[in-house]
Amino acid sequence: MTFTHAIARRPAMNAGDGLTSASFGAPDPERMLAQHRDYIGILESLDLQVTVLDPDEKFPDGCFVEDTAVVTPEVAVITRPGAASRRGEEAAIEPLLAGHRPIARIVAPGSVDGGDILVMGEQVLIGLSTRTNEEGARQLTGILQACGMQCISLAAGDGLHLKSSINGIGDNRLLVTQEFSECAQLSGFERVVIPADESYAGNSLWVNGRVIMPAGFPATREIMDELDIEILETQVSEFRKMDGGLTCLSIRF
Ligand code: CIR
Repeated sequence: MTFTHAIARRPAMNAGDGLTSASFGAPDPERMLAQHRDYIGILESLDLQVTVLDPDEKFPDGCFVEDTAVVTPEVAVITRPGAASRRGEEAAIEPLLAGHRPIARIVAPGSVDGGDILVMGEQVLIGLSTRTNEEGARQLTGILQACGMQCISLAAGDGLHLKSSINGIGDNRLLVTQEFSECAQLSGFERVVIPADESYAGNSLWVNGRVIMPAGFPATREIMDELDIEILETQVSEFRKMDGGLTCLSIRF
């Protein structure tokens, strides 16, 4: 799949008030904005037309737009985010997607965070997590199966979301943390396993034949350099402090 568009949202000055389990301290708002600008610049350099929304301080986690929608070639599914404080973020995203895809919605009591959903061609991995519940997975599966896609639900593992640990890096290949190295539900995929002390690098982002990696994970970089993939690196330390990273900062389609 080639992406032509992306949606992002600049971090609000109160982004440090968002949800986090990390213990790296508070993010520096100015540094966060600078890292966000670099990120958008990379997406644009990969030929994506990027719509960047203004921040809304009502939603300190609002820059993590990926959680609000799941977009496939056939449909845009507006999620019902799993964290109560994030419900409503999706309202600003829906009109931007409505011009591109038919819209479907996850409804209560279902909840889905886009960070738990990995689209790999016709196959979709759905992570069951503290944010994506069984009912949300059931609704999403119904919507996507009607579009001819196959869905596999699996436990999201130790990360906040499934894509904290597993991401597509082109064709049928996944970059996975050690936790998923033997996972039977992933047996249909080729797996590249990253070192245990670099798990955060599992949140790398494939865009149009390139993989964007978080800066600062040399052992993973070495593994990736062995593969025939062009790598770009960028610093996302301030987003990591809020449990976020490369995938969650945009919706690609
Ligand atoms: C949250 O806890 O919801 C945000 N602080 C981080 C969301 C990161 N999203 C993602 O990985 N898809």
